[in-house]
Amino acid sequence: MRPIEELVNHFKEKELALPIWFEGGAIKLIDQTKLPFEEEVCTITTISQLGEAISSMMIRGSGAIGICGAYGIFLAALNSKGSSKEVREAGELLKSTRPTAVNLMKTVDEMVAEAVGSGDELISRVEKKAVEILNRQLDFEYQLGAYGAELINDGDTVMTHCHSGAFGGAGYGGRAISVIRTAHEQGKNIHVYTCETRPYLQGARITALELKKFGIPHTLITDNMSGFCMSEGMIDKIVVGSDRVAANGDLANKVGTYMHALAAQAHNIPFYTATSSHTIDFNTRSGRDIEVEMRNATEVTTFKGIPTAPEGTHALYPSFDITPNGLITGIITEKGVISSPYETNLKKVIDKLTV
Ligand code: RUB
Repeated sequence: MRPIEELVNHFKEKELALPIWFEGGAIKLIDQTKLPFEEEVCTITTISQLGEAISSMMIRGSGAIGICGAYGIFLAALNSKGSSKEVREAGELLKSTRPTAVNLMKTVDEMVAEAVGSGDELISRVEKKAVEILNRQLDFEYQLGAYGAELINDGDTVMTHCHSGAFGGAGYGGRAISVIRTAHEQGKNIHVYTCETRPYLQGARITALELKKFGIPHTLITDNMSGFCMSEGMIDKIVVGSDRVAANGDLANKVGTYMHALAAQAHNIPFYTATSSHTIDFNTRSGRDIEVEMRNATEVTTFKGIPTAPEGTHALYPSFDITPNGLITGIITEKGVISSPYETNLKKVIDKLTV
């Protein structure tokens, strides 16, 4: 069996919720559009199928789509019998699927840089790199989970937005849920408020599913209830993931994050992002330089094909928003919790040459 195929058994022993793996010469992924009602496994045999799976949100979350970059480039190497030209073309296709999350771009670049030589030599170099990246992503989740859990006290209520969890990462808990899961496994009695996350409902469909799987008490709220909950003293801390953190600490995350951060500041509630050094992009100076993906507005005027607004209604769907650094209490990473001033502290803590 190839080393990349052995990973799945190794990972499954760890009670992970794997979003994607490699088996029988193909990529397997859980179709997240069907969660929580079905855990349907899809088989991906070409790069165009993988690109379509990312664009259509069958697989999503910044960590998980980064991992698609590792599996995808390995698949391209195998399918092309080790052609560096075809591997590079596959990389360009994958990078064009979703513009905001930086992990996909960075992982593809790391993988393509290994695609030198040709034939079996190229394939095995690329496979080795993919295995390294996949193990690294999982290690990040345990490490940032441990740092983040130190911030969570016994008895805390923690609010999160969208889904920053196992199915959106390497399988332990992605980013925000790694913090929450670690605190729970440490025996802390915590309660999570999960925002449903209109219009795609990642919070209701996927975060609530994972919290249920991991046995973590939780309450589902609609996004517009967060201000009420904060004003009533129901929320002690907020932990969200991020699709990209700029060099100055501004972060892009699922649309709605910014309004939660504003309300948190008004109520003096600590607001953290849990992320990894891989999501910090020193080439992006500030949030203004982050491209926010605009998705099809029919995702706002319909739900699963059922209209939710009068026919012809004009709608807008920015998929992410930018939370400025001044609203962020700390950035939880696998190297520790980083606080303001981010321009200097991010560079100090993160050795950018390693990511
Ligand atoms: C997912 C989303 C998540 C981030 C952060 O958006 O915004 O909050 O990816 O998660 P989408 P993480 O569902 O549109 O991909 O930091 O765990 O990757």
